[in-house]
Amino acid sequence: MKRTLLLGAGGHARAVIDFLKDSPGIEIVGLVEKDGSFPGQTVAGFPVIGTDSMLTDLFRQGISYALITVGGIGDNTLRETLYIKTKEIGFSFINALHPSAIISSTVEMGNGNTFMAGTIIGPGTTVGNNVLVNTGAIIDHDCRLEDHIHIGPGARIAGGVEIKSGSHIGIGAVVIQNRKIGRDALVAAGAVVIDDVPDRAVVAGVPARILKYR
Ligand code: JB3
Repeated sequence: MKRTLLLGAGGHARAVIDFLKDSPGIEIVGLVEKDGSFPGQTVAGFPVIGTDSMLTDLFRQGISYALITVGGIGDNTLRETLYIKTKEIGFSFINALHPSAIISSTVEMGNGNTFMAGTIIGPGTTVGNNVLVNTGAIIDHDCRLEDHIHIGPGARIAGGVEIKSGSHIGIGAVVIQNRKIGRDALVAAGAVVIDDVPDRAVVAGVPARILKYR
């Protein structure tokens, strides 16, 4: 049984617990909040047992698995920072796969990934670590997703798309085939990407245009 801590105790954590609590081989021990917050409350029936500064102690107590459950809409910096910090302490990461996620048997993935209800991942696609594919998003064949990416609910990524670390694809956005999305880029909700997106660019609209860099 993988005794697992969830980092972040908000709305996304509640959505993950909804299926993770029934996942074979995984025991949710509790949630951890940011420093300065007060443990004690529960989320979907599971206790908030501490804050980030207690992670080393919790690891020493024998909780050796973790999952980042901060959604962090639009900015994956916190998700990335928490993943790196937790990994350095020594935690391993589970992959949280909703039972309705359709993931090709040829998909290769790392750890710490979350595939919410109704997601579809096509053949030949590779997924790094700490990637969140939110409800109903589709990533078609032969895509390459690096680390700490968030694909928003209902986004559709065509075949052969490459997405670099830390990028966010907004709810309902579309990326046509074989395009490259740069590091820490932001594709706004509903955008239709027909050109490559540079590193740290914020793009929006149909077709998507660069608004600024961040
Ligand atoms: O749109 C959808 C389907 N989901 C959204 C998701 C992707 O993002 C959802 O609607 C939410 O708006 C948002 O969910 P998230 O990230 O859970 O947001 P929120 O409900 O604000 O909860 C974030 C939690 O993370 C809060 O409890 C924060 O206190 C906590 N948090 C913030 N910083 C942290 C830290 N937790 C830890 N452990 N460490 C931190 O540094």
